[in-house]
Amino acid sequence: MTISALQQARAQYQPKLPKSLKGAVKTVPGAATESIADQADIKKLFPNTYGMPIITFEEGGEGVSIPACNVGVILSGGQAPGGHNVISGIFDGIKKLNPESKLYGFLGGPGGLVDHKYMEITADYLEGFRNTGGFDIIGSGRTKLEEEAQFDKGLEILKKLDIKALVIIGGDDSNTNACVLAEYYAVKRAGVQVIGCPKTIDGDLKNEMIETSFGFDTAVKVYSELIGNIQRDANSAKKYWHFIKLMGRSASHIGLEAALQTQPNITLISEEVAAKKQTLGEIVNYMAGIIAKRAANGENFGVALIPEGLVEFVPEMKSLIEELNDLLAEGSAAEQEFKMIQKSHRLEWVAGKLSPKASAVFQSLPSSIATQLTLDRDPHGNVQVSLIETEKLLGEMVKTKLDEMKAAGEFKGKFGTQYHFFGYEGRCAAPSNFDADYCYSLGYTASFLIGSGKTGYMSSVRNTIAPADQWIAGGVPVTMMMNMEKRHGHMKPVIQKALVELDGAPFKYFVANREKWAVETSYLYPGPIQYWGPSEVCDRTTVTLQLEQAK
Ligand code: FBP
Repeated sequence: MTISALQQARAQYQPKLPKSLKGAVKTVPGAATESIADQADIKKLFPNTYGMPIITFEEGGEGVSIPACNVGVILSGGQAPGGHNVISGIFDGIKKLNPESKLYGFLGGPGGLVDHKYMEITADYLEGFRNTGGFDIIGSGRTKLEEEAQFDKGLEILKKLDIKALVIIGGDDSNTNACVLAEYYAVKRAGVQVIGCPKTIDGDLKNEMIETSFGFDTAVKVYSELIGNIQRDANSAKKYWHFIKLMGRSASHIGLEAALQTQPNITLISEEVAAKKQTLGEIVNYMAGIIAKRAANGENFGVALIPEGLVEFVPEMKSLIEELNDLLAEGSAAEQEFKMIQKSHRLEWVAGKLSPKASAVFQSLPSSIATQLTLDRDPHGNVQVSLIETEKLLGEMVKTKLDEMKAAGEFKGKFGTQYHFFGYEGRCAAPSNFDADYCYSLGYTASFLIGSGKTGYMSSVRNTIAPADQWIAGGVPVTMMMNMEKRHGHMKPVIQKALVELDGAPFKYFVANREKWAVETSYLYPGPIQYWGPSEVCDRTTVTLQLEQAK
């Protein structure tokens, strides 16, 4: 296989580890833990894995060596840069504990465990994947491990391969399921430990003990590079407003971090929109106001960042989507009728079936977006929110608003748009030094959690704004991060999703600066991720982490 010059050079990179994991390692248990809420319910559901202590690995001790222990690994959900290094860390860690241990990868995500699709990850096979982006080493998938029948099927293959521990690399849902699996195998005395690793570019799996999910750092750096390039283009040509939608299914961490790295003119934060119960009209007025102010200064250009999940946080859009989901539910009589109606009459027909409030919102949307809302549906008949071109929706509505303002003499400029969506291009980038080191450390830590017999833990690496050798490695009981939430009509134990905190330091910093960034052209150009060079360039963490961790 031919590989690029960067890949060749990058293959030589030895990821940095916390000092505590380099030599003999001591396992230090902390105090017993409680879940963040709903303690009695969670304790009842997880009798074996509730209340366990936080574990810290420190330098010293005897230098553990364990009997050979085969380990399985699963990549779950969307790609995130650094997954290959988690696997490298697990591999090197288990080999350090016992060179006879083997690592098996389940293929194509959690479904590989259930369908018994796997491969042994050997040293030779792994070599080509170290420090590379992507999940192609074993593939990923979105099958949810939720049913006992799946757990039992999985156990068959785990037994056959003599696997004593399974590492699930995934987001909040996958780690919730990992914990359910850990509990199930503990109840059954199956002899299989389950350990989770925090992954997702969305950055919404974080808490006191998990400072960041891996992949967030690299993905946002890629987006920020591109945003910076666009800002420079906008400032050179001075004729376009660029509306950029940024990936992140629900939370706006990516948008906020990209804003902190690039200082664009407008950044919408979904969590703020929800908290202020803003309507689409209010958002459009806000954007048009900034565009008019800049135009008054002769600057008919700018950059606006729009989080992917925005529409679901706008209360009126949320209600509209819910009504549309009910109205056009797969197999419903209304859906059948809808399909029979001439295309040119469909929007009118839908508007007539909605409640007056939802109908007004629906009719205020550009017809291309209204059509998208009625046609692009998932297999269950639900609107596919991630496919909604929010950047175009807002662009068109802002244009209409500016036309009105022009007629009223309130806008004298020009408004030309370019639209972008940055998402997939960031998910498989070669991991930044931070993600390469963080992921390798998470994997290595997972192997030590296995070595110390733990189950129901998530691998945790903290103090991440310090140099890597000062990072604190250990494990957090997954039950500690849980609360009860309603999912599909039933109360379930789940890891609480971390949304942008409006009283958190990153958002406050953004708010303190956004008015200046809106009107002045204060763009920052972070440039591409650097792998070699001064540490302040190559090893920098996200601004979010720096602000959150600042003492
Ligand atoms: P995970 O939560 O599984 O890490 O995936 C996140 C994400 O990248 C979102 O940002 C995005 O909305 C979604 O996946 C896209 O999913 P798909 O890859 O199925 O198109």
